[in-house]
Amino acid sequence: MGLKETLKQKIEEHRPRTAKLMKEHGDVKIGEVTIEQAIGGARSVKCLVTDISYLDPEEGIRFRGKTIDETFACLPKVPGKGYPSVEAFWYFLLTGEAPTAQQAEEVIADFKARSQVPQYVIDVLRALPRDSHPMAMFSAAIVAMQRESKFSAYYKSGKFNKMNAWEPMYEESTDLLAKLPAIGAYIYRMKYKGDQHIPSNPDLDFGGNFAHMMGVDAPYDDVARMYFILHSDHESGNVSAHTTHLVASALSDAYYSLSAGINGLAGPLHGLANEEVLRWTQGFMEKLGGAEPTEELIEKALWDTLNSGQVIPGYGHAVLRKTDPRYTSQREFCLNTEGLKDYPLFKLVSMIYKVAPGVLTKQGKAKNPWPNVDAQSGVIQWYYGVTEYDFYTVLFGIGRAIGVLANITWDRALGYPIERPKSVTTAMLEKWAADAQK
Ligand code: AMX
Repeated sequence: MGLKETLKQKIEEHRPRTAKLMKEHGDVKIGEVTIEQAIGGARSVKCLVTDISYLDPEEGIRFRGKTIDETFACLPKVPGKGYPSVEAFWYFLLTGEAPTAQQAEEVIADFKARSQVPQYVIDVLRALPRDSHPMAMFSAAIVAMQRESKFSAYYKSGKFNKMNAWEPMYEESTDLLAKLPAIGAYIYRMKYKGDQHIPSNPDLDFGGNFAHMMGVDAPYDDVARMYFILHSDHESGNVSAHTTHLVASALSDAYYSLSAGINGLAGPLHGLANEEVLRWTQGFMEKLGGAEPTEELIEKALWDTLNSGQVIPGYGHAVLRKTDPRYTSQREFCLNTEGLKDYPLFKLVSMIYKVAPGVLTKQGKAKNPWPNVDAQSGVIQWYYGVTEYDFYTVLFGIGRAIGVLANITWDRALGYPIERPKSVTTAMLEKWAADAQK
């Protein structure tokens, strides 16, 4: 059975579970909200539902119930390569089932058929000032394609049926995802490679074609596959996933929703942290002026950052309370790759890993002093020659699109309503606080 038929079957199996919970158990309490949570960014408030991934504070992410290693192990690898295709992973995220090699090949063929980027998107990118941030370009390119929306066309068709709305959402999510490698690579080469472009190679999968269009040799294709899969999903409460879900809840289409999510990813406390990590390390190296980095010098630089009121990029997390397994997975890739394990930037990042948790613990503010995904990802990019670090969050965005687009397809499948939490006033909080003291 192909991806869409399998997805349809999974949706039909799942719908009665959601319907039963709503009808028979809708009033069961699953948590309470404190004043701290209301003012403090809804930390730990359980009010989102997804089965696509789950983030345990100690263990880290599981995709469809599987750890990162289990996920890589269960999916068919691209022939002759070390990692599964993004297309196989898309199948897995959508359905919860690992595809066979044949099913993965079918999705690869489907993506290829949808991958052509319209010329007007290129025109939009070229019309933007060349010093625009790559994330602004990426978001603009996505929203520019809104006129292609199959979901919006279906909504306006006069035959809109909530039960079928997942189908056009699935179709346009696949359309959109399949175009992202070409858009990302176009931005990269326009901005940093003298506007010299490399045409897409129809024989390659998502990650392979991205590496090819970027102009970076193997094993960058495997790096791209690993990178996109690792960054795909981190349950639903993070800014990019939540924004995409929120915008889609208004029955906005995938183009509007993903573009909005990408804008959230562009914040330095979220996806832009990978750019900030490289900016920090490069600034540190410059200040050293050729001297060898030592743990003492790193410790001083970290304190300087904290004392200047800034955060240490790549460290801390709103949910995680241990080293992010996405960090560990990339670290292992470095340790297992000849050349990378002795690479000075990797050694520096490893040294920061030794020092930063102690500094953050001593400062006593961050609830989690351990590194997140962003502390490590730039090293690998840099090693393979992608040193333009203001581009790094676009890479994150291509990966994140896989998870959030799978999620909004399921949002439509399960008929999730428009999101609309309730706000209260400060005076109300003060009254409730006073009442609680009586
Ligand atoms: N450096 C310095 N201070 C930090 C810190 C860090 N890496 N992480 C947390 N803190 C501070 C917070 O700013 C906060 O200070 P405040 O009381 O003065 O406001 C205090 O510690 C408590 O914060 P927290 O509850 O531990 O974290 P949070 O849930 O509010 O924020 C996060 C989480 C990720 C935004 C924060 O850890 C941070 O700013 N980290 C650095 C940026 C970063 O790496 N972001 C990427 C996260 C992963 C991702 O989304 N890609």
